[in-house]
Amino acid sequence: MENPRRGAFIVVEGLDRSGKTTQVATLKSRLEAEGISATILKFPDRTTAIGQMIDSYLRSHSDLDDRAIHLLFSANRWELATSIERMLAAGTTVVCDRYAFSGVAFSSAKGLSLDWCRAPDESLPAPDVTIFLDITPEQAQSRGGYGEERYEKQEVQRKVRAIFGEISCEFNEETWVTIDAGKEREEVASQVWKIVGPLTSGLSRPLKRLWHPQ
Ligand code: Z5A
Ligand code: MG
Repeated sequence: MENPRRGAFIVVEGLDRSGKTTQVATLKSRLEAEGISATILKFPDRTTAIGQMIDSYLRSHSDLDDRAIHLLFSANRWELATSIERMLAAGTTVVCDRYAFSGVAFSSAKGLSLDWCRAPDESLPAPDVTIFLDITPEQAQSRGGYGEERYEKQEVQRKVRAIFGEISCEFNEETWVTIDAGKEREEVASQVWKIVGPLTSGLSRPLKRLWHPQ
């Protein structure tokens, strides 16, 4: 018989170097230690055929029209949408390192309209909570500097941060939580757990869809 309580869908977002991957790894260990059934995902998922095209673009090994790469990022999420739904229905907590909000923020920072950017992700599973790790581009850069990939520049990151701010206004304080990611790793982790811990016993409300009203 299917678990009557579904798993929670948790998304971690933030600028480059905000500590998403660090925090998601810490969260994974905590969930394992607590014996909670959980799956960690990351977008872009560079392992699929679409993900390899994205990887090549991010490393500047190939060039693509801004709209074409946006649609590939979205398709990369749709590739996993059914399995996300299945895992949640089976009671597994799903934690995702970046999701559609990065898609909208990075593409619209290049000048595409917010509405156009949202459209391909419409009806994807909506997170129960998005944890936004907030950091200034200056603080982020001081963490060892940016790498070689596209978008790893202060000017881009500044625009992206502002767009994340606009996106956050559409959510309430339960579905979008901003954490000061400039703090010590342990302090950020304890704030993340305060949000995630209560959700790990599962949820009885139905899963929502992007960008349907929250
Ligand atoms: N992108 C897009 O355009 N459209 C989309 O739809 C999606 C993504 C999904 C690749 O993303 C690019 O794709 C990304 C957005 C775009 N471009 N940018 N920018 P990615 O996820 O593969 O890469 P990333 O996550 O942005 O970069 P990152 O370096 O992996 O950042 P992070 O995961 O947030 O940070 P981290 O690796 O956990 O930590 C960075 C360093 O800081 C590391 O040395 C840590 O040890 C250190 N760190 C972490 N936390 C702390 C604290 N609290 N204090 C001090 N130091 C810390
Ligand atoms: Mg990362």
